[in-house]
Amino acid sequence: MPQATRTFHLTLQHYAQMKMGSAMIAKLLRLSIVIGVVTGAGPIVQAGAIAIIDPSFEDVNAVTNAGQQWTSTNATTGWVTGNGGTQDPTSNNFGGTAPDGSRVAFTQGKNLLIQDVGKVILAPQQQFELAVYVGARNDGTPFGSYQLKLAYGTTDFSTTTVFATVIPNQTPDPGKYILVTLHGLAPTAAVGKELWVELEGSVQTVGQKLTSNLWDNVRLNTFPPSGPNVAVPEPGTLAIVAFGSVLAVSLRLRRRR
Ligand SMILES: [Ca+2]
Repeated sequence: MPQATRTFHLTLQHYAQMKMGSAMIAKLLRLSIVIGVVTGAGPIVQAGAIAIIDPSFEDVNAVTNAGQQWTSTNATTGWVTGNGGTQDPTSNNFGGTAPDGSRVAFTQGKNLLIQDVGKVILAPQQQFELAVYVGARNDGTPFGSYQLKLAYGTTDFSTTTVFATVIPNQTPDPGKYILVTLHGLAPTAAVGKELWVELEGSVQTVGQKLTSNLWDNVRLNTFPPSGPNVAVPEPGTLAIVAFGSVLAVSLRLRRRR
């Protein structure tokens, strides 16, 4: 092959490589900008379960007497209540069989069962799903209306702000349990704060009788924010960037030869 033709050939090849490299670099820049915007918005929220301490109220250390319950001066690990405790629901015909494990929590009258689950709010509009079994006693004690709440604030519960509430209208039959859920979106002000789970018996008495609600198997899940202004890069996008970076480096090395 004549030298001139060979040189021309190489130039064309180089030109093609450069064109391909420029296009790839431009594409990489666009992808980098997209990912930069996303990562600049804060930590990426991964869907999954949030750990709750003793979610099924099986902590046997909370048992303080032969009646297999604890009172307002004792809280099972992780939980705080005003007037309530944990119990074996089969004892004294309190409430049938526990939905999970062998023990449940109870609240009496208008009272809360609460837990600080930590600083798990990472982004505005982060989604939370709280699920719990609520049950009724089987000994004539009235079941009271109830609420599930999510709140944010400090480790001092008295300073917290509720951002999601549900007042379920389902009432379990005596000795039975039903699964109820609450969905909430974290407000911007909640980011970085403690997240509190609240299970609430909302009425003190029905007729002349003190109410009692039973609780079991608390679960808390989170999901990334959704909406037109929030994007989360998919693994496929990251793979394209990684592949593109390798290709760009390869092209640059080849052009230097
Ligand atoms: Ca349980």
